Amino acid sequence: MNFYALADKAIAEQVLSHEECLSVLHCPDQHILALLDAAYQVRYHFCGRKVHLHMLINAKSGLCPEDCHYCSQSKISTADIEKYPLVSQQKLLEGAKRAKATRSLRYCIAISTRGATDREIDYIASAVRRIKQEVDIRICCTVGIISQEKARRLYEAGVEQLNHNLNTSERYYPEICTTHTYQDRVNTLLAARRAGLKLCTGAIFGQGETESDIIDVALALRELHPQSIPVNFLLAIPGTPLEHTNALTPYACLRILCLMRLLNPSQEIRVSAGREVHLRSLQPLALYPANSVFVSGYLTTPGQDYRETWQMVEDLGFELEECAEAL
Ligand code: DTB
Repeated sequence: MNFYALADKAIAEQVLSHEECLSVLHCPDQHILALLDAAYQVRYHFCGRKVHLHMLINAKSGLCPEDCHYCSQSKISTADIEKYPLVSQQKLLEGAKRAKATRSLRYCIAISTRGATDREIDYIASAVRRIKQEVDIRICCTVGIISQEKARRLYEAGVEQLNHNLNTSERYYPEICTTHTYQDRVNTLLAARRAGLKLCTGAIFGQGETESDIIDVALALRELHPQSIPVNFLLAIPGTPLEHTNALTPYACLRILCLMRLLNPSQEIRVSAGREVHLRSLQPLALYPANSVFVSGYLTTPGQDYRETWQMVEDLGFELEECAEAL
């Protein structure tokens, strides 16, 4: 397979065929550098050598009524995690300052919920107003299923984008969650877009999905034209239904990231949860297809210290993209 022909197609913003997608997922190990280079041509064309860092805050942890099988915070999880109600607005502000100190472009406020209540939305919106006055950073929120009206309140407070992942293909969705549907997720994304928010939507790979599921979710994400696509690799957290699922290798992760880039050529592709665990020593290679990472941990799981991420970016000869200094 000539992966450069696929890169040319991607740069011309043409969609790959199912067979071409499969050839990416079947790339033999000895050809992985050719595939990475092809994906890098696309990344370079649209995103140059820039890298975006992101920092998360788990602003409300545990006690979620949903049954998402991958999640340590669901009602069916027995994972040993910290559980706490919504943190103070002061803590949200301090988190934004910490995120800025890690040279993050965006600060991502996450709460465990089926969908944020009116009170939670207003509370987050007022914290965001304060953050936007004091810290030069973009804001993303992940607050479950919400209406256009709630999304509008976040937008008006200065939230840039809403994170709400498709997580897997429509076909496989009922296998990973039974308390809401794939369509519920699409509806929230469309409502957020109508409200003016940019979309951040991605997936979790390594949940037992097939190659066709991987291709289907990658194509579904393409159709949504999100600004950002987080590519998570399942962290099989003890106490969750997927605790024994471990189907990923470093090369499998790289093939998935290359497919995501070839199908979503100009998007911000974030190698997200699981990069430390599943890519291990090959993490730097992920930044050839991807152009964004989380630093300093996830929601209930630690991650790479931001200083090590800075070093990785510098060693690659890439460059951090930050918000402008002036507020
Ligand atoms: C996303 O796609 N990944 C982030 C963010 N969006 C909210 C969350 C990852 C969580 C990983 C598991 C944990 O820490 O509990």
